[in-house]
Amino acid sequence: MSASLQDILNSHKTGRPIIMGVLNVTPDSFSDGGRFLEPSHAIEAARRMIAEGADIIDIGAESTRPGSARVSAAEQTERVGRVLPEVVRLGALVSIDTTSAEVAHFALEAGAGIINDISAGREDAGIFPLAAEHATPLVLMHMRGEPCTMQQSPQYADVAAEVRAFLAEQLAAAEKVGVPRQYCIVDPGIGFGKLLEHNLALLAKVDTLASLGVPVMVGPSRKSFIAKLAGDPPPAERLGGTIAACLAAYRGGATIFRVHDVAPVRQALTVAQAIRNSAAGAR
Ligand code: HH2
Repeated sequence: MSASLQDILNSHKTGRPIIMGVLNVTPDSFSDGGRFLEPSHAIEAARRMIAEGADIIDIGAESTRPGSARVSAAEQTERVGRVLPEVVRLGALVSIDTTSAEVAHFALEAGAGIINDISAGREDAGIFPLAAEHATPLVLMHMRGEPCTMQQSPQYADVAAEVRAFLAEQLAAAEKVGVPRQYCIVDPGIGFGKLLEHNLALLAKVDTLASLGVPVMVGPSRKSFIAKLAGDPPPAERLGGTIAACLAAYRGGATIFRVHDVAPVRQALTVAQAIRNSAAGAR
């Protein structure tokens, strides 16, 4: 049974793991670029992820891999429009992965129920008012710099504390415009302006973010920090590392997991949840 919106927004209190399946309708995403640009392929992929236990399908039309080129709102809308209504018809809860209020607005009108903004409202000042007006849950993600430049020697004194401070600020900014705090989800932005050591520290210290009192989401899926640790496998062969990162984050209090490989991550988290429940019952 997939999770309701309320289940998702309460997941940090219940410990229920929520799976967000990635659907990139882009020609250039780092792991699945070009595979789902054809609408029928994208819809089939969504159908499969739902069958495998995805609670949310995250649709994005702009790659954010390091060095990627920007995509206009018109082009994003065009790509999203070919796929999103059909995915909504499958019964899925859809999130729109965009920094553009225009694209997010289009997606909400077409049936999306969550906005996933990797700029946490900094790129387009229209995002917070839009989320407030539509009472839409909003993912606020930390990113240092912009995708085209973000991996150029990022530096932090204390990465977890700095990411927490940024997210606390953006939570307050969103609240000020009328987005209720209980509609916000925070994300450390694994791979966005971070070196290997920063990604590892953030995954090890998810509890620092969980103390903000809203659900924590992580997106380590197939990312290059896994390749750096594990002999440089191609993206499709990074499942073991993806699962390890999700389990570590779950242990720290993250409950929402943005992944490409839904079935195995769902299975791993179901077992982790059962172990956690058994430990709680045994106390
Ligand atoms: N990662 C990517 C895109 N969107 N959103 C959130 N909230 N958290 C993430 O970690 C995150 C995200 C990048 O991954 P992917 O979509 O697979 O690749 P690309 O940006 O190349 O399309």
